Amino acid sequence: MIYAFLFLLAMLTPGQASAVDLNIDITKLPVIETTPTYAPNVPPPTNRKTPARIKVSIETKELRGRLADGVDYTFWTFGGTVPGPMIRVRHGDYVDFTLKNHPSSKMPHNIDLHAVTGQGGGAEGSFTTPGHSSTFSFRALNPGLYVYHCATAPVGMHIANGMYGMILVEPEAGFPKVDREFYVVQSEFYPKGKNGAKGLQPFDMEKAVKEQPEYVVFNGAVGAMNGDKAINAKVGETVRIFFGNGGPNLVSSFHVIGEVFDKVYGEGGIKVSQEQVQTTLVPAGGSAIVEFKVEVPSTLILVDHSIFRAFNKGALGMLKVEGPANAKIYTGKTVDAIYLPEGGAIQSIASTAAAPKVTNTFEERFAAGKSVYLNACAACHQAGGEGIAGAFPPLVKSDFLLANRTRAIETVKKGLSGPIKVNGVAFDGVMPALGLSDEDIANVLTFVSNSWGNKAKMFTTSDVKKVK
Ligand code: HEC
Ligand SMILES: [Cu+2]
Repeated sequence: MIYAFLFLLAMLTPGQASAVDLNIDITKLPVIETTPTYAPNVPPPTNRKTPARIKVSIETKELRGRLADGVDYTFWTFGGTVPGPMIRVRHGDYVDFTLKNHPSSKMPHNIDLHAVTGQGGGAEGSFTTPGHSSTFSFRALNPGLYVYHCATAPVGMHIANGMYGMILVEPEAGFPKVDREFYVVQSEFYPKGKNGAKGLQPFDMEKAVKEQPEYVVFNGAVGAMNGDKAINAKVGETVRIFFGNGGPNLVSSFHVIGEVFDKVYGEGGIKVSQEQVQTTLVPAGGSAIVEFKVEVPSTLILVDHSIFRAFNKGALGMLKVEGPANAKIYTGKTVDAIYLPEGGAIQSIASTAAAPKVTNTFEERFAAGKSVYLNACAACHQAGGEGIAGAFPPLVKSDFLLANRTRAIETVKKGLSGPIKVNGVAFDGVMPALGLSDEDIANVLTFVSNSWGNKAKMFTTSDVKKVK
């Protein structure tokens, strides 16, 4: 059935003229060993005018690694990383591909490169049991940016565990020169434990079938492109991102906060399909190439604009741009004033914090409270509890917090507004009631009153219940 359908599809699609000369003697081609690169690094342009015979070798390996802080996962990998290494060849190259499956693997693996014309995209020719290696060859008939992934049954599970990466087949003329190129791959993870649940998490088939990931990430883990792992550029430089979506399920709405894509090579093809783009759609098992010039210093935020994925599930990366400011393009904040509309009463916002149901010991409350804090409080009080001067009071060494337990519970339970003093500094803002459960409140107060040098007795659920 499926094959008949695919065949029909092939018949209906206008044939693509291939410029590749199949008559050249491949034994006479220069042989080049490629060095694939690990994300976010991109192999250098081939800078070739003629085809070559390329040797690529990748090892599959199953290994335990970090998925998020405190959360480990047994990744199945190409090359020991998620995503697997990026391969760069040129249109018309003849590629000898070797897949080695490490002896410690528990599973057979193979590779389906979307750039390959042939049975299973190479899956059939590369099926490899642990402790073996396989080689097959293919001609890079079509230029573009292609996903590769493992296609061993159960295929979804091999992909969900981390087995994907990208191969770039450069058009014959190459791509226009840019100052920086980066390799970014989005994907989802389906561990048994809820988002934030600590320890080694096994794969959850049911969540994967329901397409309900706990994590959506760039380059294999929450925070893989944040802080000191951010990618970098300088004001005035041009940037190209080779963006892939390993899936296994979700479509990405790829967006960079604080920039506009000058050019998008839609769906990872070789033509600029659109200019001046805010968000580009990248299907599971698909790609896009985006280019932009960075004009002012800032931290650009890469996201999947299905935005809860970015801020709650991990699909967030950073591109730090350094250089001189330019007020002709962007001034930064020029006015900072208090705005309190009349009747600005305490509002209520629903909580998204998820905490384990039963928590008893101090350690358990502290750990659960940390995730409540990051979900429900950190946006205002900041990740380190330092607050923001003039707006959100600090929780670090806060005399307001530590002096009166009942008042602390009331603050989180009912919200707080009106003038207060924290360590002698006046604040007059509005903290909304967050709609947290008594248990979450006990946990988060245990966390904040014992973090950043604070010290206090544990808060229990019955302490919180008593405050009406
Ligand atoms: C929307 C922003 C916002 C969120 C979210 C928020 N707060 Fe507050 N918080 C404030 C503001 C503003 C004040 C000061 C209110 C005032 O001036 O009366 C405050 C005051 C406090 C205080 C008392 C002052 C101090 O610094 O000790 C505590 C304790 C506190 N918040 C804890 C929390 C905790 C715990 C959470 C998460 C469960 C949280 N807040 C979530 C804005 C927020
Ligand atoms: Cu596999």
